[in-house]
Amino acid sequence: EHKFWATQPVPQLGDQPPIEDGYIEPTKAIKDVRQEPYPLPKDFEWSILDLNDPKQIKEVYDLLSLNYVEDDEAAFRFKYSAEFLEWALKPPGYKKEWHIGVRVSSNKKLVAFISGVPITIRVRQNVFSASEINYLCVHKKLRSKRLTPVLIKEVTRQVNLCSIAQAIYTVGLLLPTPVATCRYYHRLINVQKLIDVKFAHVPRDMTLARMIRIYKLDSKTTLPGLREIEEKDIPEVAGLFARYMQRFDMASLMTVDEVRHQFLSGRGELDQPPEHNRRPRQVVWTYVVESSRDRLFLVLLPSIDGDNSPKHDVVEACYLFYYASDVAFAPGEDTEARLKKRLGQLIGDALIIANRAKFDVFNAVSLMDNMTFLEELKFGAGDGLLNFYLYNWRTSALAGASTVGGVE
Ligand code: YNC
Ligand code: MG
Repeated sequence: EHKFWATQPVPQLGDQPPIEDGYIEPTKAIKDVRQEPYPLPKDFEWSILDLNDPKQIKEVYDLLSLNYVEDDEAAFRFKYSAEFLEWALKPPGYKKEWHIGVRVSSNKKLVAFISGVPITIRVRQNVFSASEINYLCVHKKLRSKRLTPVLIKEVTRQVNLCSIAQAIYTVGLLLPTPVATCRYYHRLINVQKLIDVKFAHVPRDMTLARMIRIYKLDSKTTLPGLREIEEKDIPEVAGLFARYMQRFDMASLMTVDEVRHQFLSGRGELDQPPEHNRRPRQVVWTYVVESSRDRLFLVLLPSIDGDNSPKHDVVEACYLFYYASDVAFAPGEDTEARLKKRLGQLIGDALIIANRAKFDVFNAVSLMDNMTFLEELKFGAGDGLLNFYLYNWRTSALAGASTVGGVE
């Protein structure tokens, strides 16, 4: 059934759960890795993108804007800003060779892309270096020509050339074989607009006016001491993040530099011209709570724009990314109940911040501790699923709510 995936070091659908966690194929010595790129169909050529060149970032942006992930009706399509892509693709220690494009030989037009960035992950008790694969995209006119397996083999080759043999990736589709499956949840913010563009519908037993009232958000956040993250917070945030992620069976481990990149750098470029004259093209909104009682932090949301609609050009969506609270480590029997309450307040404030930043919808997936607060904060389950996959790593399925966090 899966002609390509059947050949890859991934558990096949229906395999028995493994007895022990571990690799499927041993790491190859660099000299045993294929030295030349895989052949492409005639008229196409490989191109390693230089994402320090704004022109080449723009080329990736243009390809993805028109050809990246859509919903089933092709009404909405993810649209990442060029700033977002630059931030996502150039974390500390990124490898230029993992930004792989395919061009038409004659006119050099970029028609396909796949990328990896380095990540350290823990799966249960094992910690290993891996590549996080994302932004796989083939131009609409070149679909169903089996270009994808070539892109995947080529990125695998480039990753193997760095002595890394594992990868993590998320896909909406069911492929062999998810390690966890999460559901998307959506919290409506700009109800009128979401109804207008048919992202949401007025249920039969509801009126638009009532719906607007239900989703109305306060204008002020509630947690005393809540403020934007600053450089001085980074060491403590890194420590809290590392401790909090121990709650989950699969998590990324970040150095202090990586924490700075993920949680702070995305808001360092506020002097750029705003895209919609509404807000700067910030890519992460990170807040901390300075309080005598406990420490919390929250990373809101790389921003992602959905496309479409004649009336409004884009739906601006934000994603819940990471959060942590040291209430989780407090002694006592009611720790989990107190944590649930604290996270409810924190994410409640995140909704207010998102509203102030003019986002239309706030998305989250059913991972980490999200299921403890999504419902009471009026998130509704969406149609979409997010499957997590590991390449060349065997482990039994993880509970949905025990994963990495992060976004697609
Ligand atoms: C996909 N998204 O099953 P079989 S997510 C992986 N991820 O193979 P063709 C995919 N595999 O079943 P098309 C996949 N989509 O015969 C399809 N496949 O074994 C498999 N959409 O290839 C598929 N971006 O080229 C089949 O398919 C084979 O022309 C068919 O192109 C697919 O970034 C695609 O959704 C997705 O641009 C490129 O539809 C195209 O249909 C497109 O004929 C819109 O391919 C954008 C979109 C995907 C977003 C993402 C994560 C990708 C992970 C890739 C796997 C990485 C493995 C680890 C590598 C490093 C290892 C190390 C070390
Ligand atoms: Mg193809």
